[in-house]
Amino acid sequence: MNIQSLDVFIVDLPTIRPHQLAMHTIVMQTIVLVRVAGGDGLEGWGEVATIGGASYSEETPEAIKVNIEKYIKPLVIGEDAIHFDAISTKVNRQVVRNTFAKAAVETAIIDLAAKAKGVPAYELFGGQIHASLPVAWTLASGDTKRDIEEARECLKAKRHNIFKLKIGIGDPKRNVSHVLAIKEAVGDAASVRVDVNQAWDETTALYCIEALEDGGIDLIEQPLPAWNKEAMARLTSKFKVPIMADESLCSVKDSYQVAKIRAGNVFSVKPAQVGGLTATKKVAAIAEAAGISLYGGTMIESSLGTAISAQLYSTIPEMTYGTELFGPLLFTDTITLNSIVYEDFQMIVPRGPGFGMEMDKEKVFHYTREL
Ligand code: MUC
Ligand code: MG
Repeated sequence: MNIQSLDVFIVDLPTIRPHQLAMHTIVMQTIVLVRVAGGDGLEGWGEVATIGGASYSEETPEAIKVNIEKYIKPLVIGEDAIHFDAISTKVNRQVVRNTFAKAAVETAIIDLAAKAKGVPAYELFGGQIHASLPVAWTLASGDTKRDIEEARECLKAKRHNIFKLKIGIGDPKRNVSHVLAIKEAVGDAASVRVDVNQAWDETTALYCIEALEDGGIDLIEQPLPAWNKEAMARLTSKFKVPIMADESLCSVKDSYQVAKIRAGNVFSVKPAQVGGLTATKKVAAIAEAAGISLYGGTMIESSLGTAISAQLYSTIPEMTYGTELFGPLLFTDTITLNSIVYEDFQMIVPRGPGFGMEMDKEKVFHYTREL
């Protein structure tokens, strides 16, 4: 199935409530969609999500679109989609970094290739091991009372029993009290974890993690800046509570370096951050070989991007810490005709051809904006 055309759409999706991270508060989430078309009208759709313009990653949605159109598109037009790994290798030779742009293009090509074969995309990655995946919810309203109410509602509805708290903004000591209040409210009914999004320095991390560990918190995500891998390694060896690397993992090579010095004993894998699905599988293999546990991360994708990650994660033997593929639940609207099903604290991995999602093109065009 030769790729005949490629289009890029910047899409803004409104959220059900503000979502507060260290670097940005999301009220409108921007995703980038890529559509590739084959000869007989068959289309493949790919997605990456971005957070806060240039505040989370240097790859803004606008840069992703321009770089795909100018530098990646000419390398993929005319290629056979089933050779997606060979195409990614060709792209990697001529385009450095730009992992989000590469992931958006590669996922669209994989969707097309799988649809042309009439199989779910996970069949192209060795087959599905998990039919459903546990899903965490991020409590990030910025208000303790509201977060506790949200957590209780999730538990009652059997939707989530893993909660991640974003605590990279504001006074660290007050944030620790906020986390411990939530842990006390939910008790053993839920796993409570924190994501600092690189906001602490090493000395702040030392006293905060000690208090969080004593309070029964299960996982500390990216407490220190991405560059400070040596200090991440010191924290990993000092505490019993696992330290998870997220922003430190921006390539397959990074993940090897992080594994080698053990700058974290859990990896949050994210296709956009490492450059696509083939790269994500390599990161998972490095983790497996190094005895590092895995967690299925998100950049807060729509239902399409969520299906893309879920299909790949479903082929990874062990995701000890579950996933955080909650994206669609944070949006007021959807860009696909079918929805992701969440039940019994899990999400069901979509099973249709490609990534199993049918695009609602009217909605895509409705939410698309220019640069
Ligand atoms: C991140 O840093 O992990 C994922 C979930 C969430 O609430 O924020 C994102 C990004
Ligand atoms: Mg994170």
